[in-house]
Amino acid sequence: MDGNGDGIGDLKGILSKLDYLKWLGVEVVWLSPIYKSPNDDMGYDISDYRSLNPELGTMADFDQLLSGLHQRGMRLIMDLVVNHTSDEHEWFRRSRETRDNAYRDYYIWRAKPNNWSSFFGGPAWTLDERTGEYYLHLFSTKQPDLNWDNPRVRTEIYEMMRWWLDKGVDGFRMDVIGCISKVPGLPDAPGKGELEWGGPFFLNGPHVHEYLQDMQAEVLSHYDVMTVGETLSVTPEQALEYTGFTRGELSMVFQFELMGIDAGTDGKWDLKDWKVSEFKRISSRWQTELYGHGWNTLYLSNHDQPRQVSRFGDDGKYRVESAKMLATLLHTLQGTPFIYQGEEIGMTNVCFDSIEDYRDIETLNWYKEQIAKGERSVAEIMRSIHAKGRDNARTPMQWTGAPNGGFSIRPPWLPVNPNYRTVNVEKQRADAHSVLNYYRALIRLRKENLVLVYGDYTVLNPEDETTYAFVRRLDDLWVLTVLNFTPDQQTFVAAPGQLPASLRLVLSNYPGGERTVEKPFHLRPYEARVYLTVAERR
Ligand code: ISL
Ligand code: CA
Repeated sequence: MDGNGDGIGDLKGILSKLDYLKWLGVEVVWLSPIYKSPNDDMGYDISDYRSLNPELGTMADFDQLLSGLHQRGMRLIMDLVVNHTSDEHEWFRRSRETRDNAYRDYYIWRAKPNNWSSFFGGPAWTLDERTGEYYLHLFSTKQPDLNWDNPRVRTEIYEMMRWWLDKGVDGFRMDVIGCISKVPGLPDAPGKGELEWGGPFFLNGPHVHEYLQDMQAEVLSHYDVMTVGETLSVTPEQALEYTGFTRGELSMVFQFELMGIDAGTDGKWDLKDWKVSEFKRISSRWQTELYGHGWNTLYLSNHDQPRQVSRFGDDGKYRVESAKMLATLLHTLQGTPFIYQGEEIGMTNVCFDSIEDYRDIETLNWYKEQIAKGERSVAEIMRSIHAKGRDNARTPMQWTGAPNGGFSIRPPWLPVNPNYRTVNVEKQRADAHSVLNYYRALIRLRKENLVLVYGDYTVLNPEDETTYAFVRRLDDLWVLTVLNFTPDQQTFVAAPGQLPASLRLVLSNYPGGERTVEKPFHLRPYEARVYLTVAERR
């Protein structure tokens, strides 16, 4: 929400929406980076960890936001981006001056680059003319990687973290934290040269757990905080190394296995159909393997991913039904659900015709690279961008049917999705059957039923390609979720003994429907139902 009419969302704008968040039932707010930044990667390139991007507000605005959240019983977690800084950060400006200055080893410099490629295209190394050496950047050229093997870097980061925690923030979402430890010697990735992906050499590297345990001992354990690490391509076994209850590292991590379900062999832009059975296989694996040992995150959207209703549901005819169906999944699995702004009203992907309307560096770099290669038509390139571009999620929040979706009095930094007149908060608050009111009901349901928080998990129909049914149990409490993932009528039949007789329907995205557990279940397009043990609301 833009609070000062310059077309850019800001802290004052968020402050004006705290009552909305409270009404919805939100408990913790995670802000993407708000620090000083040249915005090469929308704030994920920080040039000063202790001051804010003036576009977003002042420190006084921040303090007001934090106390506004706390007064309402909500909490705030900040984005901790410490795998890299901006090249405009003081540390890097000094580091690049000479080969032997005190800041040189804050970053990773080599006389010769290896063959790793950057996540944002091109090589992961850039030659810095002044000292004639290359620096490592897993992301853009303006995001040099910090050298975590240097104890001074760790100490500086810990101090900075304490500075924010002493201000009263309630924890951190840790950006690409699984990338902080690189394999010694930085060997070439085997294979295709410059375009090779060095993942195995910097994902879950040799010292990552040691550094996180150190961070826990030095900083986090002294505060009442929650942490969530962004860990690219972790398996459940690896996730437990970060989050296991006895590990003393992170509260939870974001896994990416599900996000890879529609990516072909060439990566995210290589569009692939996905199967309901595969979705269930991944979801079930995480539910089962972490249960009792660590804590799951639950998410289907964020600022890097396309809109979930466009990706896993139907953003046309069944937008409302499928948005509610996915929400039901998100809130009845085990773990902490993360809702990304606008998801709660079923916001959809955008299809801007021209690349001029896009802002995201990953998208723009990929577009340029593809045009230069000349292997795909512009139409094909745009098809991938429409499906997977990060700006799908970044279009302004649709508050009302007023111009610019009520986000700003001015045309915003990124165009608003043209569907804002039909999809917006104002309209949905007034409609008892809206996606928004459904999210609110789900959040409440979760808070009122411990089985939704602590219950175990069993998938009932792993092989079926149309529906997803699972039960969760806590002592004698049961919850059954039945979801139709297709635009057609489907049936689900429980096997004998899979369900108790006493379950009652407590929430559904359609009026009517079987209220008790009957066999078979007849499901309408994208129908979702939640059943609970009778009279166990505790
Ligand atoms: O999964 C992705 C889509 O390709 C990536 O964007 C992935 O999420 C990303 O590479 C890691 O994400 C985080 O670090 C990046 C930043 O651009 C993302 O916004 C952030 O979430 C670099 O800081
Ligand atoms: Ca603004």
